[in-house]
Amino acid sequence: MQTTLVNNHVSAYLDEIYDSVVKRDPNEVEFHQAVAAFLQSILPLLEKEPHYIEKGILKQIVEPERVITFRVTWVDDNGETQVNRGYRVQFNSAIGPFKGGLRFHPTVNQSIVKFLGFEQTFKNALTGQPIGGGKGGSDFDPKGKSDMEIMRFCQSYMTELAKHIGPDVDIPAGDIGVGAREIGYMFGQYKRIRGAYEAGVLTGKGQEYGGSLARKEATGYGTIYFLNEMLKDNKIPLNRSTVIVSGSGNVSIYAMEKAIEFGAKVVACSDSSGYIYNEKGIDIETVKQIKEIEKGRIQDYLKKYPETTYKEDCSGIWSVPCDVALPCATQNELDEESAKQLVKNGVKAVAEGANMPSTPEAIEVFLKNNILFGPAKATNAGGVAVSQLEMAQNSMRLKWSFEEVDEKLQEIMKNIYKNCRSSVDEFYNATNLIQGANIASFKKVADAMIAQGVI
Ligand code: NDP
Ligand code: 2IT
Repeated sequence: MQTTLVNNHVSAYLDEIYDSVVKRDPNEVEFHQAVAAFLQSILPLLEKEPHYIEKGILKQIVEPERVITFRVTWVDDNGETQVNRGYRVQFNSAIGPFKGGLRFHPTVNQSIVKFLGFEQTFKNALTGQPIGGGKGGSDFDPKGKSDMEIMRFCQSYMTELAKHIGPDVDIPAGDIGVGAREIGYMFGQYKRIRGAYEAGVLTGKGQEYGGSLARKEATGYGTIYFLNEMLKDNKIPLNRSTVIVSGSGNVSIYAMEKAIEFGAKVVACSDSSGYIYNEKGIDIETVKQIKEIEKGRIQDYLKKYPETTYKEDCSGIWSVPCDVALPCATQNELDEESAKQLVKNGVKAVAEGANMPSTPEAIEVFLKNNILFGPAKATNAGGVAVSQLEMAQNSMRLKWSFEEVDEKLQEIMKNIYKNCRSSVDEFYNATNLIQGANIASFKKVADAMIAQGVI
């Protein structure tokens, strides 16, 4: 592991922890990346408070409590049997039941689910709510599947997953490839298996059966609420900013919508095939129609706005000049070259809507150039925060208005920013919110683990 800090006994100990993680699962590169970045950034805390090392917390915190892998068998529309692999990683339950999304994408493997579960543990702690961390999914590819194929897959996936989850045990939600439709099919199957209406077992449900208003919007809106706090603190006006947003899924769409509402101009977005650019601004209603309703490609935007530029290279989006860049698609989508390009074009702030979208080298470029940087586990925590509000409403058997939920979300995002900021001031006296987010959340999880003994 590379550390830029003096090589004292604390960093040597962190190297040992990191090496043991690599040795145990040598192929899990994304998981290694997440652990390395995390350990490096909490060094100032460990130097000041060595009892976390003495109590053996670091050894425990990098190992998931439970990893579940299973076969998902289903029949496609041609009557052929298909086999996928399902996962659920129950990473840490120190501060609450496991909580985190499910991802359906062909790139899903144990490394991806573990890195996401690790990040989720600390993200959830930052929200201030009593939720532990977990993540799951499958290498199933929803692209090109019929609605009935999606339903059969979801039912089969849930038939196994149901053995391991529950409203007080583990509460999955959506992520890439999993939205309200998939959550609906999985909820139906869970209900049938349990023979009980346990509404709080999944979040991101439809409005008709226990979903929370504003959950769909929460991650994207929350990203912009966090960004707004970060910009305000640095006297940069969001309402005069030009913004680019990668992806055009759930997080991207609502980040764009809220940025536009704040008066910013969103000029580019993308999907995994390419990106669109229009200097006059992107029409968010058209993007919603294409991606949410028609489940089409971002290139279809040109049918309505033919003067828009489309390029078949999704990472090309980072060459579009902007004040604010929001990577909202997937992990490692923004590399060193893209970061340099953004800096060259005058970017002032980057806020991560996706999980771990910037490579370590890209982050280094941003920090070296004093670009404001909102790290994923702080910036995109609004989604899981409103998921927890959905659980709270389900427990109380009532429903809050959109405004009530949105107000709570705003409050949570402001507090996350404040807590990250004050941890930076306390431990490093710098402007690096990555350290702030990791230190604040580590303290919370680690203190709960110590209080509960070696278990
Ligand atoms: P969606 O499935 O709704 O959208 C994903 C978007 O990213 C699509 O535009 C997709 O393009 C694009 N994308 C996915 N994989 C790749 C890839 N390998 N290369 C390029 N583009 C890609 O997912 P979400 O919006 O829910 O999730 C986006 C990110 O935000 C993920 O990192 C997720 O973990 C994170 N996140 C999500 C939360 C939520 O509440 N949903 C909460 C917090 C974080 P295409 O349509 O072509 O596949
Ligand atoms: O990465 C994430 O925070 C999510 N996909 C949302 C998790 C949740 O439980 O709402």
